[in-house]
Amino acid sequence: MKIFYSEAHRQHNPPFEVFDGGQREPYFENPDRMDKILAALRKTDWAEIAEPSDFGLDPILAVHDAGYINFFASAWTEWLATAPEGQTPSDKSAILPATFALRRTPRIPKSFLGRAGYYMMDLSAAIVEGTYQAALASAHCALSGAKYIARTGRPQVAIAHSDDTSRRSNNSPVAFALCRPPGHHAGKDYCAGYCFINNAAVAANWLSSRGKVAVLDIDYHAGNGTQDIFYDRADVLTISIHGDPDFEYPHFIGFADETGTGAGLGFHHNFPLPLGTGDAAYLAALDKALELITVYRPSFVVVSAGMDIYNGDPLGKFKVSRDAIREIGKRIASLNLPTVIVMEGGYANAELGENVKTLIGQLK
Ligand code: SP5
Ligand code: ZN
Repeated sequence: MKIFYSEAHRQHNPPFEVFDGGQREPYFENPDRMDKILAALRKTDWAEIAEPSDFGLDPILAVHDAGYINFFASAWTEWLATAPEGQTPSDKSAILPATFALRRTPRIPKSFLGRAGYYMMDLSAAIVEGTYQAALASAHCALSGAKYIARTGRPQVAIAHSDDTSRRSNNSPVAFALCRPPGHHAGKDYCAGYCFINNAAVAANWLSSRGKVAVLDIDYHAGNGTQDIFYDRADVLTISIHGDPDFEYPHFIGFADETGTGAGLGFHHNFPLPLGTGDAAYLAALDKALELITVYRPSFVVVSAGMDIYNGDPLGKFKVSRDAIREIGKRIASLNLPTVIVMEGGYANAELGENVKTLIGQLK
């Protein structure tokens, strides 16, 4: 299996994040995650790890607001030059504003900290010196995966016998984008939840000029950024299965009655699940999601793959076993469609390598 990965992520290693109540915690979304995944994949005889190609900024700006990307590109330099409220801050080790925007008006503040609060949505997307370069390389991994499945894809021909969908074809191309930082919480003009550029959305949008795309988000947290980005579009179906925002981050989005708007009405689906969701309930929701994808008949599938659904994840409250993760992989494979799997979250580092290998191994 073709796997796109860049070492550039190591430049993004924030010293801490801030949890509710103001408590500083070591940054859960850390480079060690990639080391655990790489170690597991390198033990296989099927993982073909390759550098991403450079796609430049255009496919990123096709999804994200230019003002946001400009802010992100110069944020570190501006932060070093900015002393909050006339003081010299003692700790400039990570950009974390303390006031966030209410988007009642489109007014974007002039000051650096004002813009930081405007473009950053929470205290778990800390920007450090290398974050921008790391996030660009991460998006390029997703784009490389998209290009791989587009280029090696069969021409999309009408199926002669429409009931003949039970067999997995041998030549639907699959790629794995081993992205870090992750992307699915980043919206058009904001970063949030460890995410800066929405890798899966950038890949899906790139693919959408070549055929209809379905994005299936199995990360434990609602894919709010992806939902926002495609909410008014019918050419990209978006589906997210996640912890109910009634109790879980991102709290304000990801509810079942959010189904799209305008031309996109009916092309977004959320499956919020309760605390402690186990294998059977999870797989039942997955089957409903896969049925929606089958009915939609996309040319391409993008999977936002977070392994924080795993039982024992420090940030997740589901009880999904590794056997169920294998089953998730099998059922996604049974779609028989060109698929790019994009890495999102997953913080049980000791188990993360095996979990990722188990999931993607079903699509090889
Ligand atoms: C990509 C991804 O999985 N992002 C998740 C970001 C979650 N950030 C909010 C964390 C809230 C932590 N709540 C405290 C639980 C600690 N036991
Ligand atoms: Zn997550």
